[in-house]
Amino acid sequence: MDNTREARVIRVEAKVCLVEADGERFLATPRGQLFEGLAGTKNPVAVGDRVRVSLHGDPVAIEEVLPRSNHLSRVASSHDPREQVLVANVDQLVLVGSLSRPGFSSNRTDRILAACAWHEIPAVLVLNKTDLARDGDLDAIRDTYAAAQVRVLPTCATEGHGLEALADTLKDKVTVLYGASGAGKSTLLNALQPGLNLKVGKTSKYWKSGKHTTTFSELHALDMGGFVIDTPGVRVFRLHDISRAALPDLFPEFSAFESNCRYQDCSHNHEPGCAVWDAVDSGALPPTRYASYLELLEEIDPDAAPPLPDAPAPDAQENG
Ligand SMILES: Nc1nc2c(ncn2[C@@H]2O[C@H](COP(=O)(O)OP(=O)(O)OP(=O)(O)O)[C@@H](O)[C@H]2O)c(=O)[nH]1
Ligand SMILES: [Mg+2]
Ligand SMILES: [Zn+2]
Repeated sequence: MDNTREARVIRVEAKVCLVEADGERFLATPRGQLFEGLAGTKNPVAVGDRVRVSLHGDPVAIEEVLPRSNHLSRVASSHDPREQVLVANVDQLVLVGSLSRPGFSSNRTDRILAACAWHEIPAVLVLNKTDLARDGDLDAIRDTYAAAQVRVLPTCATEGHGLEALADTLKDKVTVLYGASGAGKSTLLNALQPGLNLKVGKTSKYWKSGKHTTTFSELHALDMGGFVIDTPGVRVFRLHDISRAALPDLFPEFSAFESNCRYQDCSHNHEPGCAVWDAVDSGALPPTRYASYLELLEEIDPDAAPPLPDAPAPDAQENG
């Protein structure tokens, strides 16, 4: 008799996972053999995974992770170069940025968008805390990401602005909410579905201490249909295992220019006759995106030639 059941992973803690099968929730532990043969990956199971569990034993054992439709990963940490799988089997990622407190980080945003492009996960950018934004900030950021072919949704979670558009985006989909600590991910979810009662950061200055309010990723069912994974705030996002050749494709707005680069395999960081560089110089491409690109290129290939000394300065839009 088959004593196994298919389940969905709702939350992953240090040693144990919360899983759900046929509406029933229980704790389950991954079998030791799932940790073998992981090669360069840190964790065998991620939130959103479909797994096969055997019902003997307490806690129940996760025997197998079923094939994923996709996953999002990054480098585990500055001390651990392995891949960390953040979530699996999602329809989209909603990247929550804050316009102020904490300030918008184009660098972090661009890293996460590049990872989504690499893993072929559609991404939407929420710009939260419109009530705290300085004049012009929202428009500038919106223009930058419209050019990068990313849909932008401005919201104010505390005053309820933009929530309908966000609800339409989440309805009937599996979405991961991702972004800086304190950007307002849990507040947005609570506003969309008050019964969730997610813990949100309390003190007005807490983002400066870097404290995370949400500490584990967890999948929640939405009453309107769909699921959303609330995640702990991300500070550093390093891309895992992306080839140098693929990197320019992760910045889609470069493609209108790069066919005019003098060299076909131009890396856009030092070559003469680089049309991407010219576009940044003339203001046709935003310097923040180019700066993010150069930083990622350097991480992937530290031996690449350095950028030209008069490369455009990167720091507009970087206020946090
Ligand atoms: N002024 C203003 N404050 C907001 C808004 N949205 C959220 N906040 C506040 O921002 C703080 C952080 O919100 P959280 O929802 O805990 O942020 P989070 O992204 O879930 O943070 P982590 O769980 O640490 O990743 C809370 O004090 C919220 O009340 C907004 O639109 N405007
Ligand atoms: Mg949170
Ligand atoms: Zn070029």
